Amino acid sequence: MAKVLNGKSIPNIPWEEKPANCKDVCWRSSLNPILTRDDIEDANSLFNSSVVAFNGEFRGIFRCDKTDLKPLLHKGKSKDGIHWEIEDEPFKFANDIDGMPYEYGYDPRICELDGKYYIIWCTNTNSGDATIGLAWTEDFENIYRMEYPFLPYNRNGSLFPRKINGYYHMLSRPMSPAFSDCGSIYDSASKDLEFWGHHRCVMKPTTGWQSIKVGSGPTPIETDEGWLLIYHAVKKTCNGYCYYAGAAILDLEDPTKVLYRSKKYILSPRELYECVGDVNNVVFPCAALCDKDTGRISIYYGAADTVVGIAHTTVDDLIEFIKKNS
Ligand code: BMA
Repeated sequence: MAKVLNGKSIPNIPWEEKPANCKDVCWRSSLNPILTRDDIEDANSLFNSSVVAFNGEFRGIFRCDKTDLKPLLHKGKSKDGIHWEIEDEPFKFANDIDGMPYEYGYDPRICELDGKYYIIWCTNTNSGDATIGLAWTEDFENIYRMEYPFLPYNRNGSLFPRKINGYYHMLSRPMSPAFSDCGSIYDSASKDLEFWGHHRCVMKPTTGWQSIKVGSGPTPIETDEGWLLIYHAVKKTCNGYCYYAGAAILDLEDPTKVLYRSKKYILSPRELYECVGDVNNVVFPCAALCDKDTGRISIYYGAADTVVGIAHTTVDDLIEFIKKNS
């Protein structure tokens, strides 16, 4: 088995064996969708959300659009990773920073780093334009805001769970508001999580299911084969965009270097709850629990911008698939 480095033991990871007739690298939870609008009061949709293992339980940050359709983030707790108690009201930050009004928040990721949990999401700047928000918590009670890492327009930030050669690293997807049919994954580095630089392109769109945009997903998983990166990718059709999940392996000591990148997607919109919703044909991964002892992975993804699903795989299955199809 490929070794998971610096990971956590998660014996209660909500994972299921692969169904006997399944030939895919990822298989869906039999309980999908695990979260719907019924899990929050007055919700229109509950989707692209992120979870982590926390003191033998699970904690999460959830994107909910209430019936005014304003996207905001909610906290949630769970003992099994499937059944969640999600707060009906969006959370407020424990601190205010001058010039950083908080009007909207969506597509959170969570990264455990240096004993804290960092939350990375898409938020407004004081102009209203979108960029990446960063905050930290130790207990999922008090959440402290930090400075915006990047200028607008930027989204889809994923932080690496340790320093690499003395620098923190974050993947993000800068974008052009005038031409939204493009988007590449960039890596940026920082000494202090406040000032970011050394920006480098890691991955551009290619063809087929990843021909228009690519954006990083869950916190990358560290293995002895490299950083396992799960990302989302977009194709444009006569019916609009379709969102897929792909996977790649980045160099452990230089995450701007792509070692392998699968030409085939690992998850596509197929089930009714992925194909039909507020935005049809979307799978959008935001978190991946990985049990370091067994290599079991549970990917949490938003489906059709309406509900949350889980897909399972293992570190070995994913690495083998990426290498074979690179
Ligand atoms: C992206 C983001 C995601 C959403 C996706 C599909 O641009 O807005 O929140 O899931 O589009 O609509």
